[in-house]
Amino acid sequence: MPTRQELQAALSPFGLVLRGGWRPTADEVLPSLPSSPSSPSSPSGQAPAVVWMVGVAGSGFWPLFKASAFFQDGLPDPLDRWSRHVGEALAQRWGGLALFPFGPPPYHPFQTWAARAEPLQASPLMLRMHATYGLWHAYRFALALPSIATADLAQSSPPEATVATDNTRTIPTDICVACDGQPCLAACPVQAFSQGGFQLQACVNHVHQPAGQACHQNGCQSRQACPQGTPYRYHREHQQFHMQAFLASHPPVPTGMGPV
Ligand code: B12
Repeated sequence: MPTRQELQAALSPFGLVLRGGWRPTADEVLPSLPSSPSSPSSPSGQAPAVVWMVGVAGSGFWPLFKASAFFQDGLPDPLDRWSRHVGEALAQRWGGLALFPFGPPPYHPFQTWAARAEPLQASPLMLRMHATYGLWHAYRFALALPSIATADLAQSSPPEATVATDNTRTIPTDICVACDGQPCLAACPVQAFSQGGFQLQACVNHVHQPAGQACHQNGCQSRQACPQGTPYRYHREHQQFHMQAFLASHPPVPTGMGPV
């Protein structure tokens, strides 16, 4: 099995970052691993021993993704297809399974998993706050592997470690609580975060209009306003890419239009 260092070495050529790992408890239901053709004696349906979280921090991966055939072929969902390509190749190399944050619901609970792999906090924007990266990070896949390298045993989260629950979303965090004035909340032109949740349609409708040009061109104004992790703020082109994808999957809906 790869050590933590070997995993990071395999991810670096793609600009991806190993965000940490966690060990599922015996009673957790996770997809079972494929049987390995190279060791047919290994039982199929084996539960993963470790789940490694793989993601991005800042725009480091962007030039590498942009240079890939997936970005250039003009087909839909290039970043998801690139992530599948990289994740599935690595999973196959180590007899594991790649799990993805995207795809149809039900979603894998990536934010909950991520909080078991590294220190993260809730934020008013739904995104997880990282002490170094701020809000400028995300996940591309998780690698569920059949065993864990002995060298990593002492470092990985024990099974009983921080299992985040839904309560985490309402617990105020140190970073955001200490943040003077919480400029993220004031920066949203349609106060999409002000009512204790994310007003998705208010956001979508605004960004589709000419008045939403700033969000459209520069990315979410609230995320931009966050003073944490600014060296990792995504490049403009990277932000535009995510916003375009968001708008493509969320058409505007006239307000006040009820069910017909
Ligand atoms: C559905 C979804 C959305 C929906 C949310 C709809 C809704 N009203 O809930 C929409 C389309 C709006 C969305 C938008 C974006 N998303 Co999104 N989204 C997801 C997705 C696919 C599923 C979330 C889910 O339902 N999980 C199911 C539950 C069971 O899992 P969970 O781990 O318990 O997660 C929940 C809680 O942690 C909760 N939560 C955590 N903190 C807080 C705080 C508050 C106040 C609240 C209300 C909830 C909340 O949010 C999760 C959903 O309920 C995840 C990927 C994933 N598989 O997790 C990405 C994900 C959460 N999104 C992500 C991102 C980056 C974005 C965007 C910035 C993308 C963009 N366009 O640039 C925007 C940001 C919107 C914004 N400004 O808040 C990242 C977050 C990374 C991070 N730093 O935490 C994720 C993890 C995807 C990734 N590849 O990394 N997203």
